[in-house]
Amino acid sequence: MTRLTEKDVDGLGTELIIYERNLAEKTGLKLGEIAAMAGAISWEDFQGAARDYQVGVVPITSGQGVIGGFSEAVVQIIRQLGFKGRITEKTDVNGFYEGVTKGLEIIFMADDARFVALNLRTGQIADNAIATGRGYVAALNAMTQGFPGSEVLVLGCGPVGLACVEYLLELGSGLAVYDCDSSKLKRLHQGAIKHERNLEEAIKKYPYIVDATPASSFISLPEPPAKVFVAAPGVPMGLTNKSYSQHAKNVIHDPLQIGVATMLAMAVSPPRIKK
Ligand code: 2YJ
Repeated sequence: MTRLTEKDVDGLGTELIIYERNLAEKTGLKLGEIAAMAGAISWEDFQGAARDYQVGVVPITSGQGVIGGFSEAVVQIIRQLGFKGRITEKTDVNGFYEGVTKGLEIIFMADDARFVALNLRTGQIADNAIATGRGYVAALNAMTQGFPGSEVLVLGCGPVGLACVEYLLELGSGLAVYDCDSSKLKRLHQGAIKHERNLEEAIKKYPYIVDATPASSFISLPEPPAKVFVAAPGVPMGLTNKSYSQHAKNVIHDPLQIGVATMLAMAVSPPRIKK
């Protein structure tokens, strides 16, 4: 999984209003509405949780250490959704202890391998990779009004890509997958899911694409007037600069916002009944 950098999150907190406006122009929805959909919680219940929960972020110094601006960006997204959010003064386990003893009920924390939100009231834990996959599929679904006329192509079968696949199946959408390591496709049941083995050919065929890879600048989309809708959770962006500028109105890409918002929705959503 890509490690975010200071540059990825620089200015993110102060630009959230512009971000929301762009997202609404593309999807017709607010960030919180997309998150609620992906987190399987009603918009009313999500707003109720926002009034009710104390949320915090614990900076984590292990591995490659704190990323300047990361905790600040996460807390700004939490506040943008109407929740009360703060950053603990202490870091790591000491910060976790501070948060719990001072009344935090949802705690966000990330090291180099995993980024989670833990709901201490219910014991629910939301993982960023799963939340990001679900959030981007919800955004693409809204942007295209339900993927009419074609399957969705998911590029990359890592944790984010697999979460996209699972949610697309839940939504009843047809889908196809591609991974540069074709052995990863074997895990996915071929009946319901098409396996694509040639990237260039696949990109020409599908008008709805999720780029869940960590690779940069490898996707050249068909040129306009072809209409292609892309959800690009991967950091860095997989589209070439040219393709991005040609299709920008139909591309959703951010470093953190949809993933963090969906983590919060998943952390407060009613527990699912396991069948
Ligand atoms: O607390 C801090 O500032 C750091 N320990 C944050 C580390 C952030 N972690 C990552 O960037 C991981 N690769 C997971 C991020 C998932 C984003 N999609």
